[in-house]
Amino acid sequence: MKTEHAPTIQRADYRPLSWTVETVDLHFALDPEATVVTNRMLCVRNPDADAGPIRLWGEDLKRLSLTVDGQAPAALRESGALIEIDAGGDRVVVEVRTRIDPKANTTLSGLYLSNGGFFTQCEAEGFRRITCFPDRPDVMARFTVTLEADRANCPVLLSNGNLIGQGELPDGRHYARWEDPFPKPCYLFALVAADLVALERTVQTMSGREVLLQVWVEEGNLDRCGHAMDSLVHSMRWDEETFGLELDLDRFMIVAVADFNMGAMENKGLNIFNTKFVLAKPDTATDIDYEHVESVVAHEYFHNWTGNRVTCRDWFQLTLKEGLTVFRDQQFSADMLARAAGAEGAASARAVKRIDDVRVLRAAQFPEDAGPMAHPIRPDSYQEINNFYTATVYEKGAEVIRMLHTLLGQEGFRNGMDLYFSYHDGEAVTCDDFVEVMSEANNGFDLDQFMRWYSQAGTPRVKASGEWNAAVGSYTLTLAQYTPATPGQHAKLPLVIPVAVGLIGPDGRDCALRLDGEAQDGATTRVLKLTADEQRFRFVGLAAEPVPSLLRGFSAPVVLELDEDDARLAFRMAHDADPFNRWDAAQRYAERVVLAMAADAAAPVPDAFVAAFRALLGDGALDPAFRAQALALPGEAYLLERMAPAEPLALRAALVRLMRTLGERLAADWLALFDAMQVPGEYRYHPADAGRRALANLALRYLAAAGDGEGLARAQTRFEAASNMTERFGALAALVQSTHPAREAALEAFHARYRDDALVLDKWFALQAGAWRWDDAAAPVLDRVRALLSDPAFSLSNPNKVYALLGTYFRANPGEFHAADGSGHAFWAEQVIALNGRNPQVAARMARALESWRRFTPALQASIRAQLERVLASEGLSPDVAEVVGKALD
Ligand code: 0A1
Ligand code: ZN
Repeated sequence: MKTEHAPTIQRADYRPLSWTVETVDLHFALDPEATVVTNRMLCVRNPDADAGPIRLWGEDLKRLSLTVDGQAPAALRESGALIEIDAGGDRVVVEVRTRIDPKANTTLSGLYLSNGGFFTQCEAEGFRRITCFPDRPDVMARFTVTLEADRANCPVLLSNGNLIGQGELPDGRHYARWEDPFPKPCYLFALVAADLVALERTVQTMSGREVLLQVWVEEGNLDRCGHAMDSLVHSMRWDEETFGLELDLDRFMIVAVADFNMGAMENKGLNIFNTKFVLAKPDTATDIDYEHVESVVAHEYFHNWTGNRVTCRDWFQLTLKEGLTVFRDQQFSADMLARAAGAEGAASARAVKRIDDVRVLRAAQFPEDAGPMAHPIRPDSYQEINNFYTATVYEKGAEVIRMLHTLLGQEGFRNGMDLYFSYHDGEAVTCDDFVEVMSEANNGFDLDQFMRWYSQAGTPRVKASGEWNAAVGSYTLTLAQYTPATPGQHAKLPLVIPVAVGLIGPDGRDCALRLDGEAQDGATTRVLKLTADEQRFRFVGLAAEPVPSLLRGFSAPVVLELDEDDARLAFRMAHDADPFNRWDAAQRYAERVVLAMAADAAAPVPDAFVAAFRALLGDGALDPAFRAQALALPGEAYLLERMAPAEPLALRAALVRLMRTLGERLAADWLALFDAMQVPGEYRYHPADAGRRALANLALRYLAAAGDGEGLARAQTRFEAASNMTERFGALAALVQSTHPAREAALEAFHARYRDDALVLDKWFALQAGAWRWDDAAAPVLDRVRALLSDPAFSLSNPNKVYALLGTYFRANPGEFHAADGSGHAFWAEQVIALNGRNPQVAARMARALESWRRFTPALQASIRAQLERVLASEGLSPDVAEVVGKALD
């Protein structure tokens, strides 16, 4: 079914514009309901394009005037958001005056109000909601911006670049003038006019320049900015040391805003952040929040080079900046963890980060790649670009960059990056341009076949089998690849897949690897390059049959299909020298057990599994953070993905039973572990402490699931006595995930303590929306979610609240959401329709929760289909939601 809501834009249709913009002078007379924007653009003819009119886009604007060189334009045509103006000569000044209503802007795209302040969000196409402009990333102009506002309400006036003037105006107003020396696309424009205060720090860049760093927040939050500031300084140092990239401005600002659709935005010199990724102090933020602040600050900072200095030619190239920047922030976080862990713990610390990243990929990207929205990391078409800020573009995009890094090596990759900036600084380029410089910097390394990663959707399968020849001591590994068909893309070609391999001997130690015909070099892990449909690799010189350890470190974003029996998984769980694969063996074993239990409600938990689990639990030589990863069951979304058909209720029942059994049978071990993992002294955010807290919290979860009296008592004490949010919230989560009568009182106490703290209340909403039912007689979670919709702290206008309550219920609680009576699905439709009229981007994100409906049982499919159709038929459907629901029903 095609929807008439939005035309489809094709990547192949890209043409340069006939006119671009050299300089922009913007003037904002800020007023909550009637802001007047005056925009003077110096438009220049593009010598590289066909002759044609000046093209501008404008949306939801009241146009007051438009002149070309001071005159009314000779010809002006309008169609939808597009305005075309005929102009002569090569350089003309176009001046547009528009009036906008920030207060009425509930989309949080363009100029909007949050808590009385003015904020902007322009990526991808929000600038056209501010003024008429050639709103495309390949138009890079120099911006000068004057802001005028009421001084009392908005004492702080910020925009990109350097402050070049400020002063008083009549009627209690004031102004500030900013100039950004670097040409940029308009999606990187930003302004902030609000009542804020800043934490400031001055630092020297590697070339010795002094730069001013500021983190701007509301006054009461000044004590929560230190970690963001430290993270910024660490990011700057890392980019200098790792890539030789220095901050290019005299001032770099981060601003926190409570109403924001996404995580944060890399506007040049003026990053705007969701408060969730800036504010952190021990009493309100968990260790995981601290980690997120660090990685999001790094991500946005790294965009200054990968995204801003070199940007995207068009939005199909989004992964050029996002995949690369996610890879950079992942490497940064891994380096930070490794540094904190010291030489001995570095490998394990890096593996913990890798595991985190792969969990996200498997939970969010694999399902996307198997569903109706599947797209290559560089899509070929879209209806609404905002729907393409996806796990595929970001996370799989980062995996593709990681594979390049693996294939070219650290130094080759760095050389490629250097060449990338030397060729393309100040330009808007394509993914092909990037891969081409990587090849050129590495003696013409052939990356032609590698480019298929950019054009093919779907998660590739790598099927592996081994053959042992005892007579000659050789082990032949056969690797075969295939990629399942995805919508609109049936035939798939073989990809270049780096498969990192180790062979484990019967003693549990890695064997030295020697491929037939090659010399021995002592390596115990090596990267095989799978490029054909099927290839064989023959290892020789082996004394006994080895156990293969494949795809070490998750060397490619694929599903590995390898027949391993329980004993072999337990062996690798205990011995694999690659910590990532050791974790993965535990996950595979757990997956097998839980899926068998879901298929057969009477299937017991195998003793051997409990024993393997106990061995990991008690292995004091293993880093606690690693143990916490290895003892956590695979995510529910990932497990559903592995079931055909998906039966969320059966899976939930199996998970409840497995958690209980592991809690009961290992109760003494968990209690001892909990006690051993206590962190004395005052809270500090440090990965070593965080690992201990994570493991202690996990122990409480298993004990609470089992209803263990001692465990629950420990949870209650910890909840009451905790000195920090990680412990307090960990204990609360354990209580909530139990049948303990104290759970409601604990939720209430938590609420009372944090009633005025929006970010902490988000945790409180999410915890209840994500709760499992441990007691068969308990009410459905939907009843609670519905009740919380009317909580005074809840608001459908605040994305964080929507993600916490509705997002958690729709996406992280499948065992409740997919209730057999269809009540969850009907509630979903109701909420998507309500959100659609307010904030289409947020509505579309919620709408995606049901896109994979065809994977479910026939009864669930029928229930979901009816609700998808109800949404599609609803009045005033945004292109955002229409694309998601339309594709789901296609
Ligand atoms: N470029 C930002 C993500 C972002 C995208 C769109 C937004 O509004 C619709 C906001 C932020 C990043 O990668 O961090
Ligand atoms: Zn980004």
